[in-house]
Amino acid sequence: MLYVPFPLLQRASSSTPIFHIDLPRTLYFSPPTATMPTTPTTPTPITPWWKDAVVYQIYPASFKDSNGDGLGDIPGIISKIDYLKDLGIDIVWISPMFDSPQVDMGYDISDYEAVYPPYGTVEDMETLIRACHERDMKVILDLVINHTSDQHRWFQESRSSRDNPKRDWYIWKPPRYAEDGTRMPPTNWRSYFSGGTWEWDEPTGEYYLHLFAKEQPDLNWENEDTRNAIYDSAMRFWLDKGVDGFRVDTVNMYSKGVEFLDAPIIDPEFYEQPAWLYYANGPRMHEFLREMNDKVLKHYDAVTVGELPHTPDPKKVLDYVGASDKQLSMVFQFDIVDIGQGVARKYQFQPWKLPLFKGIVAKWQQFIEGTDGWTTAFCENHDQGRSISRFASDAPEYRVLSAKMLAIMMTALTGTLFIYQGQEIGMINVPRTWPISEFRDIESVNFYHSIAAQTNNDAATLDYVMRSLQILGRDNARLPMQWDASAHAGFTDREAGAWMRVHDRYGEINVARQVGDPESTWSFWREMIRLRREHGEVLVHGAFEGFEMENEETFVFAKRGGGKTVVVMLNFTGEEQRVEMPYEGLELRVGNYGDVEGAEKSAVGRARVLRPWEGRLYMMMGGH
Ligand code: ISL
Repeated sequence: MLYVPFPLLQRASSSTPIFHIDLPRTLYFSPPTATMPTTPTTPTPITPWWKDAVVYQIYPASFKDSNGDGLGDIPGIISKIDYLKDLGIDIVWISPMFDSPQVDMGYDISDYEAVYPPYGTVEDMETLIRACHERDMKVILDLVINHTSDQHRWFQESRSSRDNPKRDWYIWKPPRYAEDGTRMPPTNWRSYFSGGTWEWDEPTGEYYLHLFAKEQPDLNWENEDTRNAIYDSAMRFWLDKGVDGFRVDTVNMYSKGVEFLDAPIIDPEFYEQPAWLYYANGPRMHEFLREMNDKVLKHYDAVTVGELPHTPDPKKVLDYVGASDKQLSMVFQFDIVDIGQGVARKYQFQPWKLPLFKGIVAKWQQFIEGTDGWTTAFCENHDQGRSISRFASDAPEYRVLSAKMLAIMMTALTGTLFIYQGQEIGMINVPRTWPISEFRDIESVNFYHSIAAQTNNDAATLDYVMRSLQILGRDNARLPMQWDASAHAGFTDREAGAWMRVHDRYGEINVARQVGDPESTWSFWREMIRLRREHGEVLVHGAFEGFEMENEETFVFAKRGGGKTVVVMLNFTGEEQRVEMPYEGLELRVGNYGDVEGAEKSAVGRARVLRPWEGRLYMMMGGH
């Protein structure tokens, strides 16, 4: 293995930029190419505005604190809009900023029409929407309508008595009784945040359903009044203020069906069992989404990206995203972010091999080919560990290479591209040494304590839980954004620091250090976004082809579209790897080692040698 220490590689790279792109930025539309007919024989459908867009997700609590209370806020976001514009972002997605008791970081909404006061006001949101629109950027919000907070006035009314007119707005069921007379919940379903999905309400003598925390009761979508209230309060209220669409939370769980059956036992150590088979993709799901479109979305040309867990079958995914059916614009299919999760228990990390990852990428690239569906390219969000730590290497000597290698992959994939805050500077997971007391997420903390109770604090089991949380835990994505090397990573002025501990390595990994540096991860992402825009017809819209899909070390794929061919070669190991160039006549355009001219010197015929964590993008004008 040829080992070149990373600092040397940095110095060795040429001082001339490796990109030679100086085209005007054309937002949303792919530029025409030489091979496209100038007078098409069939009318060319107009590409919707959101397909070529690059979306940036903001997690309000952790993005930027403007008032020194240790928590991010909307004025903080507004202060960074130019930063996002400069990066090349087209759409800003704001995770929930609605009023909420914050049991689940705002995914428990107590009032859709108000802003959580520590984040700001509705007027601040109007300013933010205006600030984005003035810069030709769009804004989408999170639409969390599977459940509300138990503090929402709808639920307060619903639980007030069995004959309250809103009783049926949530899902209430009578108890079951065991043979010995013990009161039992209606089913054995496990909630996402540990324990069961049913909470007993003593005053009215029934259970209510909550797939997530007990403070997040599920709305009853079977009731038309409930649906209409959701459309008004959660959707029209914000669309009328100018938001351009929604990321739709847990989009496949609204129709629970009518049968509430016990789930099969796959985790015998617990009474409660995973039960998504019974509540995901229920019988009226598509009917509800068509109605939502018909009554609301189509009147605003709004974009939707649905969060679609538990749906591995491409045919089923297509049922949601076929353009002619008018349900959702696109979805986040979960296979890529589920990699490494345990089957019966999410935080039981399972080692995995590269062919699994490659197969998943290929599957969700190709499933729309020949259809009118659309896909997304993403590998991070607020519920996931950081991609460098999960899929590549966050070791100091490989971290930057890994970040750039993944940036090459992501920006070359077909679909709308989503970047999560901090991904553009290569933020990484929490160190292995952080104890559970540093974690804040209800899912992680509850899971840890449920296993502690169930194993009587068994040290080895809990160590494995901590290892799993360090790789997969949602808090990894929720650390304060690392703006600079000053105290608390420049996230907050509060003397006591941020609401959550900042990463130990913020001194090395921060925005201020990277923005002016042409060799930085941030500059690399920015240039890759520009390249993606310049060659949208192949990078955003092209057909995907994978090679040597069983190879466990490298990932080689091609994209073809608009008369252009691209080949991407990625080394997912810390050692040199030999790969084959599948096509001839391509030119190296981008490499994460920065030495585009030198990199091809070692090429022999079709053989290429990739250095540790090397990524390359080759291009040829003219297809095969
Ligand atoms: O967490 C999962 C599996 O363990 C997913 O299947 C889960 O359904 C999905 O991630 C839901 O997430 C969304 O809704 C939650 C919220 O906590 C998350 O932050 C949000 O992304 C409840 O609203």
